[in-house]
Amino acid sequence: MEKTLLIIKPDGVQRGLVGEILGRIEKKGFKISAMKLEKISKEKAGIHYAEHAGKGFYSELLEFITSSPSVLAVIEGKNVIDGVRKMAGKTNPLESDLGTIRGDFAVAVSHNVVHTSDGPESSKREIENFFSNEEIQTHILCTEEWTCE
Ligand code: YYY
Ligand code: MG
Repeated sequence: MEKTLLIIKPDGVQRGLVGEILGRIEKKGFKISAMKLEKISKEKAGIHYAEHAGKGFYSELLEFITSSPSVLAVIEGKNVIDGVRKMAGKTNPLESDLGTIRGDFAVAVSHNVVHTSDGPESSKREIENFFSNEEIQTHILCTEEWTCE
C-alpha cells in the first residue's frame, strides 16, 4: 500500500495541533504506520530539503524545522500521497482552501504547520531519511476492507 511522510512541524507541535491533525488523518481512513516526536537534526533537515538549497528562504527554513521537536509519521493508504497533500492544502496558507490543515490553521508560508511528500520518489526518500524499516509497522486495521478496496 502507498505510503507518505507527514511532518507536523515545530509550529504545529508548539501550537497544540498534533491531536487535531492526526485526528483528521485517522478519520479520513488513512493508517499511521510509524510515528515519533523528534527534534530534527541540521543534517537530516539538509537532506530532507535538499531541493531548496540556495533559495532565499532556505536558511530560515532549516533554522525553523530544527528549532524544536516535530512529529514525524508514516501514513499509509490508497492514494495517500495525493490525499494527504490535499488535506494539507497549498504551500501558502493564504491560498489554501478552508477545510485544509494549512487553510484552517496557518497564515505564513514559512510556518505552514505540516510537510507532506509530493510524489512516490520523494515519499520513499523522505521516509528512509527519518525511519528504519524496523520502525514501520505492518499491522492491518479491521477497517481496511472499507478504506483500501
Ligand atoms: O511541499 P511544500 O511544503 O508545500 O512546499 P515546498 O515548495 O516544497 O517548500 C518547502 C517549505 O519551504 C514550505 O512548506 C515552506 C517553505 N517555504 C518558504 O518558507 N517560503 C517560500 N516562498 C516557499 C517555501
Ligand atoms: Mg515540498
